[in-house]
Amino acid sequence: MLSRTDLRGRTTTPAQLRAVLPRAEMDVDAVLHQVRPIVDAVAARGVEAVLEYTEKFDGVRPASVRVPASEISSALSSLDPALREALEEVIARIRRVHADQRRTETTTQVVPGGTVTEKWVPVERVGLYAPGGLAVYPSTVVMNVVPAQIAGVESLVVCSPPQAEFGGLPHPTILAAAALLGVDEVWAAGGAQAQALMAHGGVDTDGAELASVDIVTGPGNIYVAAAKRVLRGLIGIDAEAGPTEIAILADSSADAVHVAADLISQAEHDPLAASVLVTDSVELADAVDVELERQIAATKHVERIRTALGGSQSGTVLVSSVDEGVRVVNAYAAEHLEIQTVDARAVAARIRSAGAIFVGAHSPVSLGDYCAGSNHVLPTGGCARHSSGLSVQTFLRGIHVIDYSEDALREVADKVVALANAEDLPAHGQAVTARFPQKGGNTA
Ligand code: HSO
Ligand code: ZN
Repeated sequence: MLSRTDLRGRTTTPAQLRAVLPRAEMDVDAVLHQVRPIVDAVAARGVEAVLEYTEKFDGVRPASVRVPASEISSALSSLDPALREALEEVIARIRRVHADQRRTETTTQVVPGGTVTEKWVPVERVGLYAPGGLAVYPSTVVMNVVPAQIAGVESLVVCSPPQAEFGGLPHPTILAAAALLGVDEVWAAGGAQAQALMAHGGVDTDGAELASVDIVTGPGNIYVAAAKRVLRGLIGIDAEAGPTEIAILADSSADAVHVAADLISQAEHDPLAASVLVTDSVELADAVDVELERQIAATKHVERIRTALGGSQSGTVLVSSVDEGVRVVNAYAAEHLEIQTVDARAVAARIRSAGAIFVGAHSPVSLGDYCAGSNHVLPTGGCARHSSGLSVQTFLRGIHVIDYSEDALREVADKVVALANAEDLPAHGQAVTARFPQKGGNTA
């Protein structure tokens, strides 16, 4: 079922490993020429352009882009009680974990009379995206909204594509999740046009103002990623999310039934999803292949899963030991990494690069997708080498506050002057010595 790459005894440098490991390609540049005109049109013509693209791409034209408050509350009243209970549990657990991510202000006394304080200030207004299409995930609304709220963001909007079958409103479970979180501003827009609307703002059909945001977060397809690339700088972005990925590092102690189920679970998202098994056990690899065939036949989204598992982005990587496997998965930097080995905790402690690490037999990725308390908006495409998943920190800015007394400044003035002169920036030195005429400063 899965293609095999045999790296036994052949693991090389991380860069060389990355070149041979299976990975989803996402050529964002290739769609920029389609996305730029959308972003430009929304910048120039606002909601009118958004509605044109919505009609074209979503096949529906909502009466207004902003979802009426009554629709948000009625979506909650009609929510299935069991789903409501599950969402409330997700919200409670996500809040518990993210509350611990709050940053405290620190003040460092650098020298007597000289302090640097780092204060943490929430972003003023944020735009959170919950996709539609193949993916309608109320859980993603929670993963975006809770960290922003805990960071102290005062103004936030959720954007989600309008659905023709729901009369041009976003999916009702998305609206219900927003209601449970106390979010009252939801816009019915998707794709690149939604990112552009959040970045540029606009005036709705009824004259209501949609204020522009400072940062957008949340997953989406390649057009969403391309729009974020175009808009980055004007606004902040969390990441250019690519197709979801799972890597499993497993040895002969792993249960092939569980490994196969977990590989399938993420393949279910998208034909482009990547499921990678890294193992030192050929027997396990064989057993997983058999299990995949057996389990896929019994799943709902057979085609999608077959395409994802059969694609070049998925596969089994054979290594000669768990040690070698650790090198491989560290180089790969998967969005999700499961460790299913003997002494899984010790192995997990050696992982340096992954969006999230799932330890042992009872921590499947699906748990983290919903109910672990961890965030499921995570870096894909190897970006876990340099980036983290969504967190409270995403919505905070650390600002240094510098406060020096006259004496503390005088004490270090010569050094500032020496450095300024070395960099051929004498006016920098002057700005200090101007305060101390006896040191030769120009006070004029
Ligand atoms: N595994 C996805 C998140 C998700 N799963 C949402 C189910 N719903 C990307 O981390
Ligand atoms: Zn998932």
